[in-house]
Amino acid sequence: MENSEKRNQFERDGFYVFQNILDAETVDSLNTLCDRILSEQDPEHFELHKTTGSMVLIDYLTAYQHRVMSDFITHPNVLGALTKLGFDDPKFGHGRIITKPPHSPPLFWHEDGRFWNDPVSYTTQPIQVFLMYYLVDTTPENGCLRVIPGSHLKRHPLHNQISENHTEDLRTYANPDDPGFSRVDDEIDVPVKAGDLVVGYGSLLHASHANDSDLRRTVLTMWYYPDYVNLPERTQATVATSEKLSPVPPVAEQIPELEALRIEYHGNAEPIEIEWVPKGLK
Ligand SMILES: O=C(O)CCC(=O)C(=O)O
Repeated sequence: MENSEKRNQFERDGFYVFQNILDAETVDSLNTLCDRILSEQDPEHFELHKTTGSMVLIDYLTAYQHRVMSDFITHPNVLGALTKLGFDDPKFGHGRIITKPPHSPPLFWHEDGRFWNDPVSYTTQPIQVFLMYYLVDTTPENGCLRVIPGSHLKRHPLHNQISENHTEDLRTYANPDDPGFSRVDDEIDVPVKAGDLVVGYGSLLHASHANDSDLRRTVLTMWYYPDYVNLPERTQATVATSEKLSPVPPVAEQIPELEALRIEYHGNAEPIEIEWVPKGLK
C-alpha cells in the first residue's frame, strides 16, 4: 500500500496497524523489563486498576534508567512507521504498562482526547496518538483491542452514554452492566501479533475484551505527538504544559535520539484549557 493510502486509512478509520515492527528479541526484552517493573508494584495498584490491569507510568526517567526502553521509544522501525504516515518529526510524551492478568475483566469504552477545547481536535490533524504494542499475540479470548472506526471525528451514541471520567467504578469493574462494558454493532476487533504496532488517534473510542486465557496480556501504550512541529502555537503550548516531562540530564548523559523527541515550547502563546469531553463532536 502507498504511504498516502496508509495516511488516508489512518485519517478515515482513526487507526492503522503496522505488522512486524519489533523483532522477537526486542519483544522478549520488553516483556522481561515490564514483568520486573510490574513485580515491583504494590498489590493495591492492581486492585485499583482491575479493568486495565495496571497503569504504570513510562516517562523520560524510565527511558534513561532502562536502555531497552529508550531504544524502544526511538526505534528506527517505530519512527519509520510514523514517517510512512507522513510524520517525520514526531515528539514523545509518556507511556503506560497495561497488563491484563489471566482471567480478568474487559476494559471499558473510552477515548483519551483531552484537547477538546481546541479546534484542531475536530480535524484530521492528530494532536496526540497512541502507539500500542501488545507483547503477546492477541485474540478476542485473551483481551485484544476493540475500536469503533471513525469515532475520532464523528459522534457515536456511546459518546452520550459513557462516563466522562475513568471513574473508580469503571476501573474496578463494580458494575458490569455499565454502558462502558457494552457491545456495539459497529465495533471491530483488532487482534495483532506480538511486535505489531497499532497507531491510533487518542480521541478514537476504544476498549478491550476480557482476558479469559491463563496467561498475562501486556500492552505498552506509548503517547506520541506525531505532528507537533506543525501544530498551531497555542496547541503546542497546551501540549507542552500538559506533558510533565522529567528534567533534561547533563549533556554527557543525554541520549540524543531520545532528546530529539522531547517536547519543547519557548513561545508566549496561551495554553488552551484541558477538556476531556468531546462537547463539539457532531
Ligand atoms: O488494554 C488495552 O488493550 C487497551 C489499552 C488502552 O485502552 C489505553 O491505553 O488507552
